[in-house]
Amino acid sequence: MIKAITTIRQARSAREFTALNALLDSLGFESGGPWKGPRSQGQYFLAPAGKLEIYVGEESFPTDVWVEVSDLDSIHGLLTKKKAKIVAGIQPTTWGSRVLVAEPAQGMKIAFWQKDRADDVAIEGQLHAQGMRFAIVVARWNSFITERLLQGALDALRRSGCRDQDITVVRVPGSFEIPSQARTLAETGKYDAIIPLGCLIRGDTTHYEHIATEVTRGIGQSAQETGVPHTYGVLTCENLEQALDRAGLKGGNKGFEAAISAIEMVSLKRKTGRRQPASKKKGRRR
Ligand code: DLZ
Repeated sequence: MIKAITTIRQARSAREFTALNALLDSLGFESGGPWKGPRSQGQYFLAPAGKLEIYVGEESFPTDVWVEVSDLDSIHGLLTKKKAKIVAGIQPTTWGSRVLVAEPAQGMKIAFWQKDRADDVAIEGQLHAQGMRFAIVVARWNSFITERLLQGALDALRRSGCRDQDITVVRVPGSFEIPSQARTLAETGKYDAIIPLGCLIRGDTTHYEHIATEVTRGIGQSAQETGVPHTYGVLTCENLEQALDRAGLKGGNKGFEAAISAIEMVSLKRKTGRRQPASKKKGRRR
C-alpha cells in the first residue's frame, strides 16, 4: 500500500539548512518534525497533497519540485522579503496557471504555481491583513502561557502585513473577563475582529467547568450580537504540559492560529457581507 511521497534536497551547510528551514516555515509549510541520524540531520515539511506526475510531449519544466499555492502573489512577496533568489518572476503558463521559480539555496529550484481558476466555486477569505484593525484581549491568569499566545498572535498579524498601530492589546484579569471586554471593544466599531486569548487549566476547583462554559458562550454571543468576527484563542487544558504544548511547543501556537483565523474571517466578511452604504463608509475610522 502506498503511504506517502517524499522528495529530498540536500543543503550544503548547517547555516543554509537553518535558513531553508526558516524560509519554508514562513511560507506556510507545515513542519512534520525534525530528525537526527549519526551522519546528518533533517527536517521534513508536509503539504495537504502529494502527487507523482508523469507526462509526455514538448513542454519543458524548470524544476521537478512544484508547489501549488492559493495565493502566488503573497508567496512572491514573502520570498522577496526573505531575500530568496527568484530565478523567474511570475509568468503565465500554457495551461491556465501562473508560476514563479525560486532558488532558495544553490541548485535547489522550487516552482510555486497557482491555477487561474480555482477548481471549486467556494468563497474563501484571504490571509492579507493590510488595512485591517484587530483587538487582542489577553487574560493575565496563567500569564506564562497567555503571553506566549500573545506573541504567537502578534507574529501572525505582523507576518500577514498588519501594522503595529492597527493592533490594540487589552489585558484582563482572567479568562472570565474576556467576553465582556471583547464585547466592549467590538461595540466601538473600531476593530475588524477580536482575538481573545486565555488559558484555563483544570485544577481541583469546580470553577474550571463554569468559567470555560461562560467564556465560550460569551465570546460566541459577542460575535453574533455585534457582527464583529471573534476567534477563539482560549486554551482549555487538563494540565500545564498540555497548555505548554498548545502555546508553542508540540501543538503549534493557538494564539497564532486564532489570529490567522481572524484575518480570514475579516476577509471573508468583506467578500460575503452586506455592502455598506457610502455614507457609513465615509465616517469609518481608518
Ligand atoms: C478563578 C480562576 C481559576 C480558578 N482558574 C482560572 C484559569 O485557569 N484561567 C483563567 O484565565 N482564569 C482563571 N480564574 C480567574 C477567572 O477567570 C476570573 O479572572 C476571576 O474569577 C475574577 O473574576
